[in-house]
Amino acid sequence: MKADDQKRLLREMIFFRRFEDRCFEAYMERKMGGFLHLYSGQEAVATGVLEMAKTGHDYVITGYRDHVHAIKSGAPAREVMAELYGKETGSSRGRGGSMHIFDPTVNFMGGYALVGQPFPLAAGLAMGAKLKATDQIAICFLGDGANNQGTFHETMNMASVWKLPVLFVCENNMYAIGTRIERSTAVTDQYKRVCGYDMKASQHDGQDIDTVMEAAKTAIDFVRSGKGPYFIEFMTYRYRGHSMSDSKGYRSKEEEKQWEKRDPITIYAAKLKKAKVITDADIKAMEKEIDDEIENDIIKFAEESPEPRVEDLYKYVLDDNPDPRWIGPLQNK
Ligand SMILES: Cc1ncc(C[n+]2csc(CCOP(=O)(O)OP(=O)(O)O)c2C)c(N)n1
Ligand SMILES: [Mg+2]
Repeated sequence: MKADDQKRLLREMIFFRRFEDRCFEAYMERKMGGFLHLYSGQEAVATGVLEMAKTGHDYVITGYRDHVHAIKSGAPAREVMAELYGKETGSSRGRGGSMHIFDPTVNFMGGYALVGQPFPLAAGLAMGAKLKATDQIAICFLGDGANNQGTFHETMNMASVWKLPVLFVCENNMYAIGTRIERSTAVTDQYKRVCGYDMKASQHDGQDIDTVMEAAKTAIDFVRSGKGPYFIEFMTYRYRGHSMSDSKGYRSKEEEKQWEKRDPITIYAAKLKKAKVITDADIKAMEKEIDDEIENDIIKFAEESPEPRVEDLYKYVLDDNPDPRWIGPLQNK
């Protein structure tokens, strides 16, 4: 990979961390309401996998921890932030909030609050791509906890039977809200669970973006070549609580410290410094530029955008009044 791309990837991961940190602050200032699930600690997974995909072309779908997946798929960060603020300029016109980011102009198909909901939807998107014989694939990100839903098993079976072009990406952070994986899941290595569906699968470190990219490339090439679905598992860790009202009493400080040593940004920055691609001063400058962008462009846009109007409550609910941005990709009937 070229040095410029490596620097860009580091910048993206720092941007995602700072974006989520700023969301935390805005939530505490009561600028945002509802649920807010932050992605800090897991950045290398979405960044690395989607770096290997044809974003804007491939379908991407995920659960409620969705801001970073949306932005890396091509959704403008301003619109994601405005959505979190519940503003009319948000990616879902302020009607969805944090868990329901949606931008079909780049084939980012959401953002779902129901655990396990994206599995069958991803299979449907993949089925559509297969029937239309496009070379698109569907990439479905979900947590370890989601794999205990019935939708997981039903979807894995049919995706395998129909050889659908879908990549399932399991972000195994070992917790479903406050329940550690051993307490809820008989087989804790998630990639082993799909052998019952005769699906190709593998497990990797999710904290080293180079490992993520290499593994994702193999999996994506497999899926795109028409060989069927692939299930890829990344071991990772979320730094913050599950949502905003979570004191993390269910896990030890020692465990948190251990994982902080494997921080995806620190690991990648150290590699790039060692390879003389970047210096500490460059990183400092990068962080400053990112903070300026978040504050003076993204937050400003969200703060200054209008609230949805009460008289527009039913706008976008029915098909006869669609959002003009969405007509293209969705009208492909
Ligand atoms: C159908 C359904 N059941 C239960 C919930 C409540 N719930 C929200 S998040 C969650 C845990 C999911 O954990 P995981 O899939 O590991 O994702 P993570 O939060 O770790 O990213 C649960 C049970 C829900 N949102 N939807
Ligand atoms: Mg989890």
